[in-house]
This record gives sequence, C-alpha cells and structure tokens, in this order.
Amino acid sequence: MIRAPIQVDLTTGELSGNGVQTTIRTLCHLQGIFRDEKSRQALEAEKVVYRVQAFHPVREGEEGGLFWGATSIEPGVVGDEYFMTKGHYHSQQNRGEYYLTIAGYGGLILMDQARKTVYQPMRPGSVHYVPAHTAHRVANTGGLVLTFLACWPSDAGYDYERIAAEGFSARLRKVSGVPTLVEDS
Ligand code: PAN
Ligand code: ZN
Repeated sequence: MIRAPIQVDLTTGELSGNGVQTTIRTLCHLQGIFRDEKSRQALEAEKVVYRVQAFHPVREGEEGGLFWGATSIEPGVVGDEYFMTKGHYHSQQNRGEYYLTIAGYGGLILMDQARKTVYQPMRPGSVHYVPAHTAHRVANTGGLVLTFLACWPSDAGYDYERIAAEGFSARLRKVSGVPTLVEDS
C-alpha cells in the first residue's frame, strides 16, 4: 500500500505525520540496564531517558518492508555511565540497520557474535551501518539531547532478552570526564 509521506524536522529530528508512534523510556523502565543499579534507584523513577518515534508503514514482522524511526536521548548519567538505550539484537539476526545522527553527540556501541564490543562516535551528519548479527545500543555522551534517525527492515524485530541475560561485554563510561569504553567485569 502506498503511504503518505511523513516529515522529519531536520533541526531536532522530530517526526510528524500519520502513523508516527511514540514510546517513552524512563529510568523505571531501565532496571538492570545500567551497571550501577543503586544510582539508578536513587534517581527520579519517572525521569525520561529516551524517546523513540517510529513509522511502520507495514505490519511489524512483515517481510520486505522498511521502518523509519527517530530516537532522542536526554543528557545524563547513572553513576558514571551515560544515559543510553536498552540495546538489542534483531530477532531475525540476519537483519542490519542504518543510523544517521541529527543533533548532539554520543556513541554507538556495537557487539559482534564473538562478544567483541566497539564504539563509534556519533556527531551531526554521521551515518552508521549496524551489521546483521550485531547487538547495538546508543549512549548520549554530550550535554545536549542526542537525536538520530534509523531505518531497518520490518521483519527485524527486537531481542531484548538476550541483552538482559548476557549484557554487552563493555560499557561507555565517563572516566575523568572522557567517554571511555570499559570492559565489563
Ligand atoms: C532503534 C532502537 C531505538 C531504541 O529504532 O529501537 O533507538 O533502542 P532500544 O530499542 O534498544 O530501546 C533500532 O535499533 N531499531 O531496530
Ligand atoms: Zn535495531
């Protein structure tokens, strides 16, 4: 089915138009995500960490379509770890994705099947290819809202359970004020 276009505000990354859905993730949704659980609990439970807007022109799980999204992560830390997304593998592991940074500064954290974790600095205009079979998460390392756009296959799905069970092998932490990828002990 041919769908009406939606709009991206190229300054803020905000999506608008028919079919755009918004999900909010507050600190209370992010139990077990950050290394320092005590610090997370000491913060305001309703504090917004990130917001995801998504445009699904076809049903989730349908083969052959593409989804479009915008994620905005607030600046902040939990302990010494930057505010970040939950992170996931795609349920259909052989599905990749693109990210395009619109505003702010951050890090895309990628972990391959061998649990090797790297991070790529994100800045306005940076385009990041998330390969298939690769866990992905984004952290806001700056003092402003970090917003990026994403495009991914409609049958990719989200495997959050594996991240909940196994985590990433490294975390992006603020060490002497500098974003540093630190192996998780
Ligand atoms: C993105 C992410 C979005 C939020 O649209 O879903 O940035 O991150 P979490 O889903 O890990 O909470 C994407 O990667 N879609 O596949
Ligand atoms: Zn994804």
